[in-house]
Amino acid sequence: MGTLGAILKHPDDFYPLLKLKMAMKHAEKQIPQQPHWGFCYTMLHKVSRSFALVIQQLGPQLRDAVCVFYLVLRALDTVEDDTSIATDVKLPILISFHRHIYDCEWHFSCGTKDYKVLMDQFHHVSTAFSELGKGHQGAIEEITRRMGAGMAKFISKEVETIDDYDEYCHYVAGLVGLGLSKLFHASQLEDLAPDDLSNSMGLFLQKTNIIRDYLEDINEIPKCRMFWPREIWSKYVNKLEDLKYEENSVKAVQCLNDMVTNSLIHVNDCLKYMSALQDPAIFRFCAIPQIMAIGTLALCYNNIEVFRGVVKMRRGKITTRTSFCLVNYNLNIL
Ligand code: IN0
Repeated sequence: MGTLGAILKHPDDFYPLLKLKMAMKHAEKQIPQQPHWGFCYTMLHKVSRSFALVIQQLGPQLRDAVCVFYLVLRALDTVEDDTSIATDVKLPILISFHRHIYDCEWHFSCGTKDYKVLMDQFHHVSTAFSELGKGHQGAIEEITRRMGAGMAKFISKEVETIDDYDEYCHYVAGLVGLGLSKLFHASQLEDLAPDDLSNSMGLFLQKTNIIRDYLEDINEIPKCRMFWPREIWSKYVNKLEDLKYEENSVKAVQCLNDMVTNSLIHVNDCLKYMSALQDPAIFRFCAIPQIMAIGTLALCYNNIEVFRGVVKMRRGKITTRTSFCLVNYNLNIL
């Protein structure tokens, strides 16, 4: 549905959507002139939609570091996700990705659409990386190394137990939390957060994505990769795919609620992490994805639609809710 259709269906969304459009126009004007930075910010808008706006309201140094960090991680993710790459080709790329970011000539063609452009023109990202401060570079390199090694470990390993689930989510998202905390600290804007709290911030977001994306992941062709842990779903069905069949609807919703309850374990840590933040822009940057995640979980809970189609928050609703929460903190940006 186009924006006009969306507004006619939900007139209350008009004002937040208008504010969002204005914020987007303003952010576009701020894209730097040099080609590598121009590429990075344009790419950021293409691959992350609304999150790009939240990155762009950070101070200039931290903003550039987070933009590069985000694109490096998206590129690593594109390699991990591309099921057409043979495992013996994929493993060495994942394991040495942290070294490739120092090589302004390196690129590896994979992925589709915007992600293919990101991979083909990765030299722009490595050029931008080379201009970051040493503290920021070191944090990005370390997290990329640990994440690549973790992804490699899980390439041919199934998520069986809840411990496996937490470990996988640690590699792909918890480490992002550790990296961001290091970037905030290196910018001298925040104290260094404890690793377990930073980890929980990522786990909460990633577990929400995994729950929401059940159907999209299970229907993936040619090969699907699933992250719902057997320890949870085996209490309800014999095969994970059975959850999508109508005759198993009652079990499916019970299993879904079990998954949502598991993700809520991290909320306490997330609130602790966010209440320790001092810089208002960093607070917004961290709080917005968390608010979107909690809203998504509220939509998913007890909702059979998770197994039938896409369950996503409407843009207008996101902005209404997000700005409502942030107004309460006197931090209205949207
Ligand atoms: C993120 C996280 C993110 C933001 C702020 C603080 C964080 C602390 C710890 C861990 C992650 C944190 O936020 C983004 C949000 C995002 O990309 N939203 C997309 C929506 C979507 O469905 O793709 C959007 O278009 O708005 C996030 O999801 N991840 C992420 C990646 C890199 C960085 Cl630097 C920050 C991905 C993930 C896997 C959850 C960590």
